[in-house]
Amino acid sequence: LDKLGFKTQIVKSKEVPWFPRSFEDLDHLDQSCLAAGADLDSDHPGFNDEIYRQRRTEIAKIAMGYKLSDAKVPVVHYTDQEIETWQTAYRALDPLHKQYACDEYNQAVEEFKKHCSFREDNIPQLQDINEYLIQKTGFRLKPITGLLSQRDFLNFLAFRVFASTQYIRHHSVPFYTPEPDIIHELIGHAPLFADPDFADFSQEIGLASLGVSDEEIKKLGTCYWYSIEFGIIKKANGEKKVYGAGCLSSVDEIKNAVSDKPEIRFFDPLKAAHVPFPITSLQPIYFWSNSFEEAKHAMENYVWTVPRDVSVSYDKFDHTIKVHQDI
Ligand code: NLE
Ligand code: FE2
Repeated sequence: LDKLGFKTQIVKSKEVPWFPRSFEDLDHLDQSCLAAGADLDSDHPGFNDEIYRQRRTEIAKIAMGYKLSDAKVPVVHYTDQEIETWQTAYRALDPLHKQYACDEYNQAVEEFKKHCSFREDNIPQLQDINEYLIQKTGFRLKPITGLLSQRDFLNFLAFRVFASTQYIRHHSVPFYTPEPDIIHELIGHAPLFADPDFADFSQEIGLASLGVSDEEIKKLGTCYWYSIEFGIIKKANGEKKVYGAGCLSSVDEIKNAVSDKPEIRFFDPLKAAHVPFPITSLQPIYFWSNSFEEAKHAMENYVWTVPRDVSVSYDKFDHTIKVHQDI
């Protein structure tokens, strides 16, 4: 009944795809995916390395059974070889970040160094990162047992949860890998989740992904790709600074992004959403914004255009999604 006592009728116009509404729902989503490493493609550098494959499966198992309500993310004890791979990438990336990463990233990394055992000779634990991020912006990393679908991955972001791998790339390819790995997650993604604007921006994409069609997921996933994964900030003096995690975690990608080889377009989500991208090679096209705030506003405007039959909001106190209208 409405305020005046009239009976209101709710008409369901379409089937709304299922979406998670709580941390418990996210935990269920993750448990349904395959163990990472069990199905590496034949052109993957680790395909013929039996020890590497076993290790991937072993690390995936460590995440199994972990729930977002648990006190601590389980520890992964990295081997010397794994730490060496981290160190090789870290040492090469550090000077490139100082030169080409956006200021927000470099500031956050300084904090990570102080508070999260973020060093060239140590692969931080997700727990170390979470303790800092949760109090800073309410963002957290959840170890996943395998790669999620694009829909599930984006849905996680609605809760300020980032689904993170914990294995490391094969030691033969420290400077570029097409897959996410712990170098990509911790050096690429994690620091910027400490920035309030960036955290909001990421959640915005996540909220927009709840209950929309497959076609809209694909478009949002593309916007995600061109911003959170490969986005660039152009300073007033024309200088390019990278903020996308795929650039920040890869020596080859960062050099490509700041060179004059690729095409750089202004980030308008309405247009970016339709631009196809390669996933196993350096990007031929990047998108730039003047600031995170601008990118966030652009995404907010885009979200208004996404057709869907529910309106949702996030309750940051109990980590649930409230559905406001079901038409
Ligand atoms: N190419 C990136 C890297 O080597 O760190 C990973 C990209 C994951 C989408
Ligand atoms: Fe990523």
